[in-house]
Amino acid sequence: MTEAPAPQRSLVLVKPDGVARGLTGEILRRIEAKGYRLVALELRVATRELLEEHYAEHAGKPFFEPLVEFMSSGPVVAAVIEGHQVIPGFRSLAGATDPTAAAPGTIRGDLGRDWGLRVAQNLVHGSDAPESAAREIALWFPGL
Ligand code: RTP
Ligand code: MG
Repeated sequence: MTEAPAPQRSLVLVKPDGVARGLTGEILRRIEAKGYRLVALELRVATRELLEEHYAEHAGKPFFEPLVEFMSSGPVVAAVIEGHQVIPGFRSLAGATDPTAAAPGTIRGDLGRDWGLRVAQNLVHGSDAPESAAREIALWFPGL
């Protein structure tokens, strides 16, 4: 299949809950089955410093500290994915932030739940706009 030039890119993270539960393959499968292309992929434990930058928009919010702790609690899988309209497209695949509210058929709706913890563990992150995608890709994959 061909595609228009200069397709969009998005940064996706399989969060520590997704990796620990063995859902990385299922999540990547859904991305590829949708027709998006993987252009970078890495398993790593993110530093606090990286996560504070990544989630800078949430600094000062009550869930910021638990979020950084959760996100640094184990390995994440970071990926850059590509395709026309991939940023909103992956957000649709992921579903609503709250896994209880996320629609069935979505990653969070099918595979996530509320565990009653201090911060929502919702399996995946996806960039929410072209500007944040560019910022996040430069942060996680400098030189890409
Ligand atoms: P993300 O940035 O991780 O892709 O998720 P999102 O856009 O759907 O949600 P966002 O508002 O950016 O929040 C970032 C992450 O913080 C955690 N969170 N927990 N009240 C809560 O318990 C709460 N609020 C936010 C979630 O892990 C959320 O994905
Ligand atoms: Mg967000």
